[in-house]
Amino acid sequence: MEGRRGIVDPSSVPTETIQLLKPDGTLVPDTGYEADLKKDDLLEIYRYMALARRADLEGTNLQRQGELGVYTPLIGQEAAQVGTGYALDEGDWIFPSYREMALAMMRKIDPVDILHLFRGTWHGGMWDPKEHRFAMYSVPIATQALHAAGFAIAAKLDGAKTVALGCFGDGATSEGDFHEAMNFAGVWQAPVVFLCQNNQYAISLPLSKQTAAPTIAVKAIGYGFPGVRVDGNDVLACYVVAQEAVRRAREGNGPTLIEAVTFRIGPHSTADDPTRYRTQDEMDHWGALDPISRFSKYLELEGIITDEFKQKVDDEAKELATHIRAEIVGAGPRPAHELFEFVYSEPSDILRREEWLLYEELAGRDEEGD
Ligand SMILES: Cc1ncc(C[n+]2csc(CCOP(=O)(O)OP(=O)(O)O)c2C)c(N)n1
Repeated sequence: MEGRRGIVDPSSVPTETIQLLKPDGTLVPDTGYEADLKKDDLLEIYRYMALARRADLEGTNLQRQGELGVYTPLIGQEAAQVGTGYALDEGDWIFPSYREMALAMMRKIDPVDILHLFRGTWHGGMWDPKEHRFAMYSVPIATQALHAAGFAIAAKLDGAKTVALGCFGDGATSEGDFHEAMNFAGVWQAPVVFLCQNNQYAISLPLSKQTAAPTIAVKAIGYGFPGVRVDGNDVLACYVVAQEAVRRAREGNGPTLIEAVTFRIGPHSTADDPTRYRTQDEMDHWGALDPISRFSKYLELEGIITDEFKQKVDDEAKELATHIRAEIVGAGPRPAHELFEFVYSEPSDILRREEWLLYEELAGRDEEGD
C-alpha cells in the first residue's frame, strides 16, 4: 500500500512517547528537549507530587472509614498533572474532570474543599473558580473539554493572553463533546491545551476497546492541530511538552492535544474493584514505573535533593493529612439556603418558590421538634 497517494495509513503513526527520564532516574540522551528548571523548581515539583499523593491517600482512607460517599484517586498520575501544571502561568485557567487533585493543589485549593464535594457537603467543591482559575470538578465526562475550548475562544476574542487547559481521560475521547471541543478549537485556533491522561482504563474498559486508533495523540491531526504522546510518568517530559503547547497557544498558534501515557494505580473510584479486570502482572509493570520514585531517583543521582529536604516534605505531608482529617471527620451540612445561592445572579421565580417551600418545610420540622 505504501506509495499510493491519498491514503492515510494508521500503521504509519508513531506510537513512541517523549521521555526525558528513564525509569531508573537517568536522563535519556539527545531528546531535543531541555527542561529550563532550576534547583528550586525541581524541588517544588517533587514537593507538589509528594503532597498530592498524601492528600489523595487521605481521601481514599476517609472514604473507607465512611466519611466520604465516594472518592476518585489520582495515585500514579502525579507526574502528568504536576508536569503540565508547572508549565502554566498563574493567570491561565484549568478545566478539570474529577481526578485533578494535584493540579488543584498547585492552584492553592485546599484538598479539604475538594473532599467536601465527595462528602456531599456541597455540590461543586468549595472553592472560588475565579480566584483560583480552576473550574468546578466535572463528573459528566468530556464536558469540560468544551468549557475549556469555549473559554479559550472567548479569551482570544477578548485579546487576552490566557491559555485554557482542559483535562480528561482516555474514556472521554469517545464522547461527542470531546470531538466537538477539538473541532471547534481547531477551527478557531483557540489558545487551549487538551490534556488526556491516558491511564489505560475507563472504569473497567481497557484502551483497546475504547479506540481503534493507534494513539490518542493522532486524533488531533483530524482537527488540524498537533498531538503529542508523552510518557505520563515522567514529570520532566510532561513539563517540556506542556510548555511547548502552552507557548504555541499563547503565541496565537492554536491548540495542542497532549496524550500523557500513564496508569491509574488505584481503583477508578472507591466504588470499584480493579482486581476484577486488571492482572497482577500489569500492576507490577506499572508499579515499577512509579512517577514519584523515578523523579526522586533523578534528584538523588544529580545531587539535587537531600534527606533533610525529603524529611521536610514528609513532615508537611503529615501535617496536611492531619488538617484534612480534622476538617472532614464529622463535618456537618452547610446551611440550607446555600442551595439556592450561586445558581443564577438573578434567581428565577421558580427558584425563589422552591427556596420558600424548603424554608416552610424546615420551619414545620422545627415546630414538630425534629
Ligand atoms: C457523559 C458521561 N457518560 C458516562 C459517565 C460514566 N462514567 C464515569 S467515569 C467513566 C469513565 C471515564 O474514563 P476516562 O475518561 O478514561 O477517565 P478516568 O476515570 O480514567 O480518569 C464513565 C463512563 C459519565 N460520568 N459521564
